[in-house]
Amino acid sequence: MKKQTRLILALDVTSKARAVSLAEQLSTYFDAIKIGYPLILSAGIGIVKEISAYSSVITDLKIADIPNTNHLICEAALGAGASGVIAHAFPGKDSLEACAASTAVYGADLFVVTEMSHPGAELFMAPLAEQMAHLAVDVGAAGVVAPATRPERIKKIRSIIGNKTIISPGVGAQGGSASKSLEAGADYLIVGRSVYGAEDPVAAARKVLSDLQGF
Ligand code: OMP
Repeated sequence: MKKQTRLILALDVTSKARAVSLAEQLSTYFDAIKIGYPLILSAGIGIVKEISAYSSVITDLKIADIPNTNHLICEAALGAGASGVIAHAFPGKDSLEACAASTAVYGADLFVVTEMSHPGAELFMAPLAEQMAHLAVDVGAAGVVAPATRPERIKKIRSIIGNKTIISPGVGAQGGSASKSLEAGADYLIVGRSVYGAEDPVAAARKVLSDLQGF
């Protein structure tokens, strides 16, 4: 994934036509576009290839199954043209290793979720997030997903994963601060609703970018 704007667009729309139009208008402002269940279930897996015409695509299927099923999910996403996948750590090392093996074959990036950005993540995920970050390192993941809503947690996770990549959701609609997340150690910010849900998505993307000047 290139590192120019340090922004990843979360394209969580459910209309294929709108998704393609937004990708076309917005791709210059983002280093990658992340698509997940809302769009893939609505438009079909072929949408990965269509969006790839404008940008690198990370498929956010939050893969969380036994190793064989994880392998099959990775094959489907990577075979469709994704350059990265997001997987959960909690199913354990063998499950994550299956994702790491698949991404290695395709030269793609594996991102492992540590602690999610919403309040509910404090119940089960936060207490285990540091172990999940260690597991991401152990399996050779490209990076982790860590919460922009809790910059102090980004800092902690950075201290565990060294120079691996941190992609960080929660800026904007979830209340996280772009500058605080970058200061804490995030490499990329994932931004969704505050851009694609804006009346003028291009203006909203430019605004997020201008807020990042100096980083
Ligand atoms: P907005 O809240 O609309 O900016 O979108 C955030 C995006 O990041 C959505 O696609 C979420 O599914 C995703 N996300 C989180 O919000 N929190 C997490 O902890 C992890 C993710 C993710 O893995 O991308």
